[in-house]
Amino acid sequence: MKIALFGNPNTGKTTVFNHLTDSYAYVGNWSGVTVEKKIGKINHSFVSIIDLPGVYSLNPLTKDEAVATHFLLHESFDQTLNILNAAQLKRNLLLTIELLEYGKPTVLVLNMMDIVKKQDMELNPTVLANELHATIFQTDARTNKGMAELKSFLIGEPSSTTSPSFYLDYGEPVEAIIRKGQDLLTTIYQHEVIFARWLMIQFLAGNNMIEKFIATNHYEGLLSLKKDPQALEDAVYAVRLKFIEELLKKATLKEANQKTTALTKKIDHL
Ligand code: GDP
Ligand code: MG
Ligand code: K
Repeated sequence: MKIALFGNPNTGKTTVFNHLTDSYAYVGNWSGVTVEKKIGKINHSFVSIIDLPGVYSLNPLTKDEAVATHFLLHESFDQTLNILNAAQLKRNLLLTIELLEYGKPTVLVLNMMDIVKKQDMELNPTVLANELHATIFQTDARTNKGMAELKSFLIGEPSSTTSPSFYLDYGEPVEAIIRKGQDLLTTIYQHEVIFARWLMIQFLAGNNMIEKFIATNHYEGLLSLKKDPQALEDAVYAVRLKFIEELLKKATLKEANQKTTALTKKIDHL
């Protein structure tokens, strides 16, 4: 059982990783970059966690960031563990959507709940779990809060009810283009349906690494589908943003108090 750890930079990935894996991390380097490759086991179990460099999106701006996307393109794993800064969900959820579309069963860890509390903000985890088709945990990794629950879930029996079915509808004409590309990728190139859809969305969203992947593999039929790259990129982004804004409206029980937000920002240097 392989779990891949994703998240924006500074969300507490390393802190969570260290709590989950005790001191059993194997340390090496990812090929081509000087970023540490860390794989740890949870309590000597058969469950291993792979720590990946922090990214804001799967469209890499640097070689270090490319490690996460390269991993999704070329390596196999069973489960996604996505750490989020719960006080900045609007920004963090952009990556989450990209990961959910990849189709692995996903655990979302809303970390930094201490900051959420300090800001007098209140979230509804059930709404988030239902809308995102993911398992949600709320943690404060700095003080270990929520870690035991997360740990026992990850080493527990895989539940049959967690089959991923997150699906964001990009509307026409984007969906028609996705369908055409998906057909090519599944029938000619034998990719799995969900991976093909993810690849097409990433391609239309302007992910430079996916563009290279498509060129390298000579998936020429796809190139002609992207007639107006900028418009498609904008359309994908707009749908994601709208989804996040509507989701947060439903999932926020209490808005952050502006005064305490400014204060906690000063204190925590976030
Ligand atoms: P990474 O970049 O995602 O690996 O994040 P780190 O684990 O290095 O954490 C970044 C910073 O946030 C460190 O100073 C941590 O001590 C701190 N941190 C991690 N989790 C929490 C949390 O739940 N609450 C607060 N307030 N700080 C946290
Ligand atoms: Mg880290
Ligand atoms: K901090």
